[in-house]
Amino acid sequence: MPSDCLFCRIIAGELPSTQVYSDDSVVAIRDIAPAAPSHLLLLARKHIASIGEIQATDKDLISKMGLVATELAAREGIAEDGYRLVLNVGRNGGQSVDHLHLHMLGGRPMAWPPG
Ligand code: DGP
Repeated sequence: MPSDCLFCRIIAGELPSTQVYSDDSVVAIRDIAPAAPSHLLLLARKHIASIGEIQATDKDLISKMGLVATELAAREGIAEDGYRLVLNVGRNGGQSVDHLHLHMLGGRPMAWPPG
């Protein structure tokens, strides 16, 4: 684990967060600056900089993140009305934390195209 990675430190419990889910490969927390009434971050426990860096051996992790998102959308009460899943990749993608994380946003209509 890179000692300077914010999300690795949150996963390790070295920094506080509002955790809503945890298993052996994924941890979900509430975003510190929510952009929607429900805004979760699904963090890979494994340090991978972004989905642009995954290997074939990470395919189970990626599908697991999708399954966890589906479960948490139901728990958050946003499954029926819909929600948005976002993977920001790199600077042009708007990624600010270089640790694989899936945004789940819901509770309001989303605009398209994104900014
Ligand atoms: P991205 O820009 O895609 O890399 O998303 C990073 C998100 O992480 C952004 O929405 C804000 C959130 N964030 C940054 N620092 C913290 C923190 O210390 N705690 C929590 N819960 N979220 C954070």
